[in-house]
Amino acid sequence: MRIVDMRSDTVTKPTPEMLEFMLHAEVGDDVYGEDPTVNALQLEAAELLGFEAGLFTPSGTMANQMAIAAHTSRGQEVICPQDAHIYEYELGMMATFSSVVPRFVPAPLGVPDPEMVRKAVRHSIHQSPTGLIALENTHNKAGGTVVNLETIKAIRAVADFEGLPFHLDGARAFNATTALGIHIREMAQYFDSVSICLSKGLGAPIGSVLLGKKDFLKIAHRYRKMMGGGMRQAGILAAGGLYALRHGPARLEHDHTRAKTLAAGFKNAGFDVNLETVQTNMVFITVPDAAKTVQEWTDKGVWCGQMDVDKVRLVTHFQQNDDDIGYVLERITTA
Ligand code: TLP
Repeated sequence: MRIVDMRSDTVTKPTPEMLEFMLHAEVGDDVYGEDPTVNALQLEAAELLGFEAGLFTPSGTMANQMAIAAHTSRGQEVICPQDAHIYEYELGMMATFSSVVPRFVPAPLGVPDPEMVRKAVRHSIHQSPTGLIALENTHNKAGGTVVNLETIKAIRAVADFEGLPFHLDGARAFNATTALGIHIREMAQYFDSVSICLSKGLGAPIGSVLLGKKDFLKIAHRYRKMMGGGMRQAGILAAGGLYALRHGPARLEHDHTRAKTLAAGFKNAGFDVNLETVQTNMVFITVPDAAKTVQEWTDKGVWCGQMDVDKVRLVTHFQQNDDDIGYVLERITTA
């Protein structure tokens, strides 16, 4: 049976060109900081986003949690948008590793109100002090939605006023800036740290980069080692990341267009899709029982994921084509 894998944009496999590039990577021991390809990736990502430096990690989760650990102290709160990945999908790691707790602010369509962020800051002796403000762009659980620059600037102003660091979970930062039609640096400049994923829409088999100031990354580097993220001849992987960083962002526009086509097809067939949330490469469909629907669709060759008891997620990526979108619609929407 023909299968279209729409569970995530993480499922892509390295292309022959990427594999060729990886094969010829120069390597060294990265625990000693001696892997030239890892160093090149870190430098190139830092330059692209306008930061002093970068740190290669095996996963987005590790990059985010290193950032939280490096920005905060035990007993503090992290202000984050409702349903933020750093808490919802990172297995309570901010509590177990950094001994900090989340304070959610409402985020309709993934966009928190800066005024509510300001009100969420805690100073009182009776409460856990705020240690960090975090944002997610695009916001995964809201549907891959985009936080606009005005909101980001306004939250930056709160962070400045309160003397707090501001972190971006930018696992899909390039999807956000593609949708906004801006260079990634235009968004990254408002944050003290940004994590980007190379293994989602950009297409690398593994890896993220945490970006920030050198002093901050020196601390984060120790946490990476504590988490078991000290890698050796990681240049083979970093080469996949470099290739993804150079070639991936320009392709994202196509993923976004296909997501819109897919969403419109479902909507026209009477499915419950909020088209307002379809801003990048995700389509969320509301159904009575998502677990059952995921099973039924998977059995039909349309692999999808469950994002809530009543939400099915379909994600577009570069290893699908227009024909796949047509096939998915035909399999699911025709009786
Ligand atoms: N998201 C995955 C799953 O965990 C849900 C996916 O398929 O979307 N930040 C955001 C916004 C993410 O969506 C993800 C992964 C991460 C961080 C973590 O990245 P990894 O999986 O590399 O640890």
